Amino acid sequence: LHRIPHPPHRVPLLGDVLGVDRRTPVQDSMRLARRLGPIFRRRAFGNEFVFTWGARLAADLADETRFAKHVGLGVANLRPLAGDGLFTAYNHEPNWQLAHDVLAPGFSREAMAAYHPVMLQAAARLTGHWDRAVSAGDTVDVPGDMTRLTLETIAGTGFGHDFGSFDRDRPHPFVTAMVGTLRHAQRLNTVPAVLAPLLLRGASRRNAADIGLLNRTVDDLVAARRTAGGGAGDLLDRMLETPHPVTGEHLSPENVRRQVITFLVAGHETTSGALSFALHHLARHPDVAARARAEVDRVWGQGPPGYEQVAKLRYVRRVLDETLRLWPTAPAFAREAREDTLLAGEHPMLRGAWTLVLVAMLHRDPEVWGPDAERFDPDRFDARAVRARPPHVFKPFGTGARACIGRQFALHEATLVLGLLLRRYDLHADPDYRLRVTERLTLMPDGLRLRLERRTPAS
Ligand code: MNH
Repeated sequence: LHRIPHPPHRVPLLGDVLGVDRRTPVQDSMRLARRLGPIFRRRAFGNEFVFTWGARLAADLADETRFAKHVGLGVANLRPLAGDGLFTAYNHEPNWQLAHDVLAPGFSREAMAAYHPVMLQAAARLTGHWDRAVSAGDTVDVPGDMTRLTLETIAGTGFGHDFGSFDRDRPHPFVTAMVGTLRHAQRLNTVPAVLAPLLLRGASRRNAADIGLLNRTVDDLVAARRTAGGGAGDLLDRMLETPHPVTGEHLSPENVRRQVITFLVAGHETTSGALSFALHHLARHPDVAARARAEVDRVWGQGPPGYEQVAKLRYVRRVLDETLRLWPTAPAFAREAREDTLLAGEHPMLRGAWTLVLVAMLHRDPEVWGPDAERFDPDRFDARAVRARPPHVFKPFGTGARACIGRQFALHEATLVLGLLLRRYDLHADPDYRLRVTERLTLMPDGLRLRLERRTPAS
């Protein structure tokens, strides 16, 4: 450990707290990474965290025979909310494999094709809302509306539920409570565990109230489904009815509650951020937007796109990949050693030792992405460029057995929505806006508003 660099000025007891803003731990770590190199340490209150972002190191951490997901920091702090739900389950908890096997078919091609019309309905509510803003001469609240859209999409496709997000001026209480719990989980990393009950007393009370609201929302939703009988074979049906394909076991009611919360949160927050950053980049790069729009017009023409037409938007997909490269909305994940091992042949790790992979910096490693790594350029994801890169250097959805189960869902939804928006509107950035990124475990552009113009009223 002593060979791994750390910031020069350490405060006794507190550790590396100088120049640190508790609201932006990821962006602070990115700054440190640039100074300290591909692997570095940060100490906070007696705990030492090792951050890794060099491409060679991250590729070694992707070796599933020697490393596995580590449930720590922000993820562990979400356990009071999400328990042994898929995202927060420890590797050894039997409910992980059970729920994974029962729910994975909910993300198959056939399942996705069935979600497609529901995704179109949610998108139509967004464009209805934005058309009204255009008529009124108003700018639009991009992150707010992307959150409305993605919440309605996961609620509609997965749970047959309607939050009515577009009929409210303020975020749905579910969203406010969710953001509260995410921020709280992030804040818990910045105070010593023993002092947290004291320092965050008021915050903990509010957090308990937030968790209560989220639990009640979910319990009502599940009760409604039980009364109504089976749904359309959606995620909630799987959770409630589908036995494990081999053992025949069912998810317990308490575990169903954890999974519903997990999917409602994990299923919209990161996609909302990805869409918001993508729209920011498209508004700032009219050449890229024009090329993407031309592709949509050529491949889709007019009318609602079919399921198979979404994946044909190859360039729009590259815009999305490039967006997730620069601002991976899940900006880090943790890996632990399964046995004593040497990381990349040089850093000894004992069994159970872990490191945080700083994805946002892995995606900017100049050794892989070149000296212009900070520049937005979707052509980095054309097939030739991808083939020329080593594996395991692009990880917006994590890695291995615990990688994102909703990846195809998110990519389908986001590509569909970007296609629909590009076809319908010209995007105009506010020239005075400077990208500010707000952190609540996930990343989101803050205060992003765009001015829109309707292109072809017929589409
Ligand atoms: Mn998602 C795990 C990123 C969309 C449901 N997701 C992960 C992980 C990353 C991630 C990274 C792994 C975290 C870790 O190793 O600790 N997820 C994303 C991003 C998007 C996203 C960047 C959108 C863009 N995720 C979605 C959607 C859903 C979803 C949409 C559901 C519909 N994600 C999950 C679940 C897990 C997960 C569930 C946990 C999987 C597991 O551990 O088995």
